[in-house]
Amino acid sequence: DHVFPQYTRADVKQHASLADRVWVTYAGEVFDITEFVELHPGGNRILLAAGGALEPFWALYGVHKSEHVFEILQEYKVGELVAEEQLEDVDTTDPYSHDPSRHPVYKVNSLKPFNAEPPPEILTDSYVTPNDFFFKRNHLPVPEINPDQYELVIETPNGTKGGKPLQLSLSDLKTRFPRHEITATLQCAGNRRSEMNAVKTVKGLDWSHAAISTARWAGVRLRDVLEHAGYSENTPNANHVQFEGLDCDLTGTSYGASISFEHAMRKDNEVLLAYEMNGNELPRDHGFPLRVIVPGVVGARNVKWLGRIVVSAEESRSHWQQNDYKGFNPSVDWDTVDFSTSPAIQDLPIQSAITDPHPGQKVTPDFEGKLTVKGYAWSGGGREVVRVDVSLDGGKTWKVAELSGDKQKAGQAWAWKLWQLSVPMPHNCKDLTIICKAVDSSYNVQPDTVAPIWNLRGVLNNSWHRVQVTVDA
Ligand code: HEM
Ligand code: MTE
Ligand code: MO
Repeated sequence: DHVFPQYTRADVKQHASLADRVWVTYAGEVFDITEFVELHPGGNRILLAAGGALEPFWALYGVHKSEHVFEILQEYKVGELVAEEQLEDVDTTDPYSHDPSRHPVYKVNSLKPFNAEPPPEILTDSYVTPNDFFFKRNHLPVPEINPDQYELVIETPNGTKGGKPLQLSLSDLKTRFPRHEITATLQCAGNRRSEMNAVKTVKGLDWSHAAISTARWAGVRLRDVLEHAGYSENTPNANHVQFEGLDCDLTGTSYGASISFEHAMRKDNEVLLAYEMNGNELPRDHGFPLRVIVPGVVGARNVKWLGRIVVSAEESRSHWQQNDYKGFNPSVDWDTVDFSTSPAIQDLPIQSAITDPHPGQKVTPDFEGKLTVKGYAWSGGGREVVRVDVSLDGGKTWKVAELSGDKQKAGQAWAWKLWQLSVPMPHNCKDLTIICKAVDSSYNVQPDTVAPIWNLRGVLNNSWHRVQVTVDA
């Protein structure tokens, strides 16, 4: 066996940058990962561990607890910690130990942080998704917030001239501003990423088609709060509204995003600071005690555990606003991508998917020889879904599905339509491909295949949804 040199933690600390080479420790062993830094799928933040222990970072990003990652690490082993320092405490406390418990029905795409979607057929069992089955998308541990001590901080227009930021408690919000309620669908930009992954590997969680859900949200209008803080259409340099979450990483950086000031101020956009979800206080996973709901806009801007609002000339500097949640040309790869060249995703495009039957399911016609197909359809920007087409013959012929859902005002159709269709089962077929596609009130349609809209981050997949089943006649 190879005998490795012995190092102290102080030795390792000498190697804390690319210039001094990057060393890290894990479970008593020492690694020189300099060559791996630019290969790291999680990007540059790997340098945060430079000169120290990996344990606390890997406790935060549970994606590393895999055989594959340990194999990579072993390639870079250069030494061992001296015996007495091997036993020295490194912080291995699990930052997720205070996360709430969740229903076992979920398909879990990542446990730490928790990212999960319900079985798709649950989505079409009720117009409004029960809180326990609503998709959950967290980038970090769920913060523990005492509602009695909670304060929302809002920087005021004269903040830079010595004015104090405004602070509002939960009861201030509930009593000083009119309550407003909306029904809105929330969709993650990564919904249906797995179909993009099947074309060519993308970076990101492998979401199937249930990273979308609908709830009745109640709270106060963001514009009312901004006006109370002293903002108006005439406030100079008020171009963007930034939201900061109270969830943060090991450097104290919190989740953040922004929308345009104009979008926030327009009454018809109904941007909410929500404290209720489906008649209950917000569940911890969904932002307790307060979150932003920007109806019609990508999930990522709907900041949970809202701690601070900043009105600014520029967009949020957050990683998730600047270097993620953007679309690109299919030929752009990780060597050529320049995130500054694409706008941050806001309004989402027209979308639909089949929730029942499942891919690979064995289907049996009913007593009339018919098959029932169900799904959801939704569009961003308040555009209403006006039609859903379904084909059982690869797109040669189409039938129109029956739509159901709340009646919504023109331009404020924030929630999805559920749809359903009963069709005679085609004769003599063993395999069947069911396809759906939707049309919104601007006559936007879905692209037929995923390859031409493929992008390296696997976002914005709204191609025709295809489900292959086998027929049990
Ligand atoms: C993702 C390896 C250190 C943060 C990954 C993945 C691998 C990897 C293989 C992809 C996992 C997958 O998708 O299945 C390593 C190795 C490390 C290291 C070998 C040390 C030598 C770190 C550190 C941090 C970090 C120190 C944080 C400070 C992340 C994040 C992702 C990731 C956030 C997810 C990226 C995404 O999906 O967008 N890492 N990692 N990693 N890593 Fe690391
Ligand atoms: N807000 C905070 N503070 N932290 C987060 O990780 N995730 C965002 C958004 N708001 C996130 C957040 C993303 S990418 C999505 S899709 C939605 O929350 C998911 O909301 P949900 O978990 O209530 O479904
Ligand atoms: Mo998302």
